[in-house]
Amino acid sequence: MLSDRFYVEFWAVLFLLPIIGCLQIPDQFVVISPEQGQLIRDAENFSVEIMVSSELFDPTTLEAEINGVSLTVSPGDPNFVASLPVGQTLDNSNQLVVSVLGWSDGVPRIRQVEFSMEPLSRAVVFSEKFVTEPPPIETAELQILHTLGRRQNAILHVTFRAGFDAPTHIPYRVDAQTVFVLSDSGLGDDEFAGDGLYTARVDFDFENFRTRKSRDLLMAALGEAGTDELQFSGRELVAKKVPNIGSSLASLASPMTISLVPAPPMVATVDSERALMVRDLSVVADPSRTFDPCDTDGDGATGDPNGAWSFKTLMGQMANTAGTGIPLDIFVRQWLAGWAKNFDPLNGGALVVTGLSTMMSSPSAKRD
Ligand SMILES: [Ca+2]
Repeated sequence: MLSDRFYVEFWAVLFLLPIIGCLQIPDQFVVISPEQGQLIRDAENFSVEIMVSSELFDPTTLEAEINGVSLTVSPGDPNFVASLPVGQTLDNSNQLVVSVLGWSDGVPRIRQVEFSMEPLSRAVVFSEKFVTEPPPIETAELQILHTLGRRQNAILHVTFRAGFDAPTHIPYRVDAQTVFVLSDSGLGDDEFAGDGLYTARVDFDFENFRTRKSRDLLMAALGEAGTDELQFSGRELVAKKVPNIGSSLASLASPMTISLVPAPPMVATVDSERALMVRDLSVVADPSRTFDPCDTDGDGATGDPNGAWSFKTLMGQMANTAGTGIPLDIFVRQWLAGWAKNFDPLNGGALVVTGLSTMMSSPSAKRD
């Protein structure tokens, strides 16, 4: 029936939205670093990283220049690296041009990246104390300026709790090249000096945020629908009720302001004196050991689905089919079923996860 077909297609679109959002067609010629719009703080450690397929392009023709000055390009591990000549510096605004010839047609492919350079001023001082005792934030809002890139595309507005003696500039380092500075100087993005409202121009991966938010909306909608309002006929899904999340999804298509705090108080579940937390992307996103189909770290590599730390491998080790006799798919379904019940092992409260039973009973869940 037409109505049934509509419902099936509607739900199919909902399921595919987050997936489509994270699917990326591999580009065989990419400037990995710097990114479009990136703010560089340290010229001495600056270099260009280029990924180019030697199957499609002649790597001996790879050329790069910044502001008309040629760079020295050399093979790296695993990508090509281009460095500034000795004595050459970056300007406040820079244009990088990289080109390479295709094997098949000899036609040059060109990538252009515009980025900026702004060394930290002497007025900016890092405080080791803030690492162990972060400044007490009262409010924080993220104003998205544009969604075309993920560098320098948002302004962070922060206020601190009364009594905190905050310096005019509060820098925080994201990585070797990326430092953001919360400022109450009245300069740049900060409108008024000394009003207690700090601002910082920051990077924000809006596409990643949109994908995750769409996924959350979908999961919430599935929970609202309830298992008794969805029926399957063979591989065909028949929905009696369709939650209206279209407007919420549409709102994710344009820039917005995101409130980050106040957040509910968190109960410490990890003893920092007895725990080791590893966050470096070279470890947690190691492409030879992990698998990330959405490439959330944006390095162009999705990793190995059979990697030693991948979800598939770890679940297989826990299932231990050879020893337990429990097939992997049955083990995973039983594990998920545990989350569909009232279950909160940390706080002894009631954590109700709905919608999982619907997902697990779907034909695609049985298949995958
Ligand atoms: Ca201010």
